[in-house]
Amino acid sequence: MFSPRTLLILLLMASPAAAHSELRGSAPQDGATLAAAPSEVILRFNEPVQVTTMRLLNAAGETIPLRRDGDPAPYREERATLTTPAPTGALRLEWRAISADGHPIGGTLRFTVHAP
Ligand SMILES: [Cu+2]
Repeated sequence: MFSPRTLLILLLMASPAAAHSELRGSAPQDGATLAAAPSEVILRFNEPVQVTTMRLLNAAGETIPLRRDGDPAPYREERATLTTPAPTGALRLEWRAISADGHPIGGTLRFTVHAP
């Protein structure tokens, strides 16, 4: 058996404080099929993170311009505005951020815009 002291140390080591920040939601949602092109894209995290990259790409890998406010402070929510209408078809949003614990995190969201 573990001594009470060893048990306490094990519990402290299992603390979630060491975990990376997590993406908790987005608009559009990952996997969404949209009737119309979005005017903005939003990332929502479980804690403030510094989003360093948001890139919107079409199926051919071409970049669709996004405008961000450029504020480097960490936030729970980060949004970017499309400066031109999004094309129809498959789109993906690639993002990268600095987790609240200082580690790099990132991911890709995919969604589809139907022709009107
Ligand atoms: Cu980490």
